Amino acid sequence: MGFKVAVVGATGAVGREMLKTLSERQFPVDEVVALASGRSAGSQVSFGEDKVLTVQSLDRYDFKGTDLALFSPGAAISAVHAPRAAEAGCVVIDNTSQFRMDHDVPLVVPEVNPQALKQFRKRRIIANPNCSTIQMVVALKPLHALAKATRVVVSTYQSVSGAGKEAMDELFSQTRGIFVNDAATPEQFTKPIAFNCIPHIDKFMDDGATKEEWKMAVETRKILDPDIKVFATAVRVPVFVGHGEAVHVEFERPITVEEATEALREAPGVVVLDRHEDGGYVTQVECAGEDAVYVSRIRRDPTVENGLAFWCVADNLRKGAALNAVQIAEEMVRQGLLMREAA
Ligand code: 11C
Repeated sequence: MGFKVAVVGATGAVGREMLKTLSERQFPVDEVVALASGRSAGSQVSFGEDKVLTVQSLDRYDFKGTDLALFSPGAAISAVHAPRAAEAGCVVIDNTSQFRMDHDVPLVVPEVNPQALKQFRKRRIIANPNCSTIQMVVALKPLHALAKATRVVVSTYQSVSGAGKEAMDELFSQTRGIFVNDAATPEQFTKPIAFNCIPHIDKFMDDGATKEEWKMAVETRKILDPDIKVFATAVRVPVFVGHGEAVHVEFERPITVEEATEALREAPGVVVLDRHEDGGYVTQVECAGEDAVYVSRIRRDPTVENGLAFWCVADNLRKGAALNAVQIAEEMVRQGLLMREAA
């Protein structure tokens, strides 16, 4: 017997990817319900090869009898509807930033801290981390186990799909506009994104960091180790799908490139492709549609004690969002935490 699963925000880029991932991984479902704002109600989304779901209104949906809900509708909507679903007996995996730092809500990447899932009972909500955090902690985990990372400096190269479908459309229309001499004014971004890079993701905080940079620091500490110092610079780049990150790590003890490479090769969710030659690394375009976090350019950083640097890329809509959420659900089934008890 399978589960009754709801996908909230089903018409968005991540919601569609959640439906696709549930189907591809053959998550045991008896029924899948697509939910979105009243505006999208009545529209259709596909599930699997041959099923079409008619989107229902989230506002009117009664979660009683729904076992699991994957939420990706925006933080303000999750703030209202995720607790409502949880109170009706549903287990919620929320992809927004709304509950990530809530003490009673586990923030989980299955390859990194599956043990944290047990704490879900208090609120029946599990938070899915930010996409740029997920791929970094998947790569950091085996290195941290080897030599204890103490400080991380990371620069991100984040695709426009992280900002949603309209942002992807803006990159497309601005790029086209440059070729046909029809310049469009930026709407989704503060500056032109076509043929440009913008060092600004999410809102500015009091200390001059952006919220995206803050999230990478606090989420990494919550998931991996509360003592790790993280300093991030988050940059939007004109790529449709896939985030890249240049990660510089300082460790408590020396770690060789060979040791690090070996540990990364063994790590779940990681693929190492690191030939020191032209093209011997993975780029964003190549990781789109893939599940793994790809690690390349592993090097000693001689400018600090026990320093190591690497480059990693992952599909931000898959491992950075939908896939991680479905993997959380799979892990909950494995740990006996998700049962058909809501019906
Ligand atoms: C971006 N990382 O690329 C963001 C998208 O907190 O879930 C995801 C925001 C979040 O713009």
